[in-house]
Amino acid sequence: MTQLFKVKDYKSDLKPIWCPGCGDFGVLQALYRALVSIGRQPHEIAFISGIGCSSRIPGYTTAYGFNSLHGRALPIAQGIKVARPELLVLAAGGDGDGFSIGGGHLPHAIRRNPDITYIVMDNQIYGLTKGQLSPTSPRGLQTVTSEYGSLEEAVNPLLYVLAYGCNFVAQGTPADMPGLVSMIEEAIRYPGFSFVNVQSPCVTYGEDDQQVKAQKETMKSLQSLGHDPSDRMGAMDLAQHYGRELHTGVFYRNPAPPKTFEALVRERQQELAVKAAALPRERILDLFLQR
Ligand SMILES: Cc1ncc(C[n+]2csc(CCOP(=O)(O)OP(=O)(O)O)c2C)c(N)n1
Ligand code: SF4
Repeated sequence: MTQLFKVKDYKSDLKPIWCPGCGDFGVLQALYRALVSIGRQPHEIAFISGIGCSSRIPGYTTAYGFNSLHGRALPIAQGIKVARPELLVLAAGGDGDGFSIGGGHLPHAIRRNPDITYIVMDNQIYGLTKGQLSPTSPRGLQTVTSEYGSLEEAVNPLLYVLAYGCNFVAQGTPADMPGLVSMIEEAIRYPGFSFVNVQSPCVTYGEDDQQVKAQKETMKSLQSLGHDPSDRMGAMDLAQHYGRELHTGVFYRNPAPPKTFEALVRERQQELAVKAAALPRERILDLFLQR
């Protein structure tokens, strides 16, 4: 198939300032390649992030971008999708952004089901602020805020989103670039809210700087385990291995995608417009006030 665009068309002229070896470089490369396959023009894409090292990502693309507030990528992305449903809307950030301060927004984005792809670069640490515990840090991790080791159980991002009814859930790693590219592409093509958790190592404040190498040796694709992505309970079983085993691929893809939030909003607007057209001018306000 002829591709209308090349990677260079999605690359901005900002040079990434991530530490050499940061996993986020791999996520950016995978995203460029997925966008090439999707073939939307850069000006038809809105890319929203929160705050963190990972949240710099929209700036490295030629899409319309907004490096917003810590934890607030999803509310902004949802507003954009409702106002401009024809845009391809992407949201991204770190595990701190998504599961600490932004953790309260995620269930609501999932239950509304806007057609947005949310990519979390899960490095199990606060990178930008120099290595504090994050919600996905493993129990026992020593950091500047847990000198004697973390006393907390980690949030499981996969179970979290599956439990709230997310219709598309995948996990990837830059250690498997072809797999990461295809799951980001699949997530973008999925007609509804899609979540991609990327095990994207922090080489500066993470457990060590050899995580990508270790991931290459230990990762197991869900396909090789014979997992059927339409099996939600099977996905939840496998998601429980988060933090112990690295499973890559699509955990869950609802084969019967429900209507998106923006489609329901449009339907409601059209119903009200029809009713309003049948009313005398002075009664139109009553319609909206339900009198
Ligand atoms: C309201 C608010 N609280 C706290 C911060 C400080 N802060 C900036 S980034 C960050 C966490 C970064 O970690 P993560 O979201 O995991 O992203 P990473 O840098 O690891 O990619 C925090 C706590 C902030 N910018 N705004
Ligand atoms: S501090 Fe960690 S997450 Fe941030 S750019 Fe460096 S390696 Fe990446």
